[in-house]
Amino acid sequence: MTTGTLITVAPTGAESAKAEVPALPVTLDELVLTAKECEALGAAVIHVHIRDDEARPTLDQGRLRATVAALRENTDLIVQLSSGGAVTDPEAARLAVLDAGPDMASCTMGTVNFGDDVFLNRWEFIVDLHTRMQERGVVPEYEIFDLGHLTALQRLLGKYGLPHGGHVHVDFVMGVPGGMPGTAATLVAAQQMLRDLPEGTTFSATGIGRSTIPVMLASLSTGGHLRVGMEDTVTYAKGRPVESNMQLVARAVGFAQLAQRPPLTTAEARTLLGL
Ligand code: KMH
Ligand code: ZN
Repeated sequence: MTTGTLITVAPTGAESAKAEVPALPVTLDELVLTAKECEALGAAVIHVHIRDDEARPTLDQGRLRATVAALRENTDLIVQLSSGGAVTDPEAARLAVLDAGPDMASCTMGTVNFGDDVFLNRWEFIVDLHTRMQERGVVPEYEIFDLGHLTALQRLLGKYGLPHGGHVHVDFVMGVPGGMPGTAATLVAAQQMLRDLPEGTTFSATGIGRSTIPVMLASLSTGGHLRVGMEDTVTYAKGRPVESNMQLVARAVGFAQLAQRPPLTTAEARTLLGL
């Protein structure tokens, strides 16, 4: 029985340009400040993409290590590095993200059309990522952009075993143009499919763009957890740009409290996720 709500903040992503979204945290200082403030509001996990000096997405190993160290020094958040990167990132660089020693890393469970691009996740690549995470003690968050990705996850776990820590946590990323829609009906369908996964599997959900609120409400009412942040949403309401990640986390915390499922502390989140 789920009680509290795990809140993940995804503050930056790889898609928005700083020039178009000035509130996007892109420097290490901006990221750490955002992380501290979001933790104080109720976030327990941070899903991290980093940028270079020109604010372009990068998987630079030195920067990734410095980011993990700075987040550990300044917060108690669970540090989840993105292994998805940007659609242009090569597989080797995406695998090397694990070398930076995060607590968690994302692991996307299949290829998906991604707007005008393709987010490529070959089966062999997924297997590599999953097994390397097992070897290194990194806990995966399985990113599900489409319902078939859950079938791929069932196959992955059946063939290669449970992740490090033994707990399975998935994140439904809904409303990407090319993936599953961000609707309550789809979330319920996705949640029903979790029956085919190990008992106790938990899920978070995030809706891209205008699907943010319907997905958040549907997730809370079906026992799910929340991911919010400027990676997924840069408009707070019609005609109102998001002012900060804190604004999105505060809204999620408010909804979670209304649902009588208050935010999990970082310690409770660690227990939930098997860290
Ligand atoms: N930026 C997307 C292409 C992840 O972080 O693992 C991939 C993504 C998923 O954001
Ligand atoms: Zn991401």
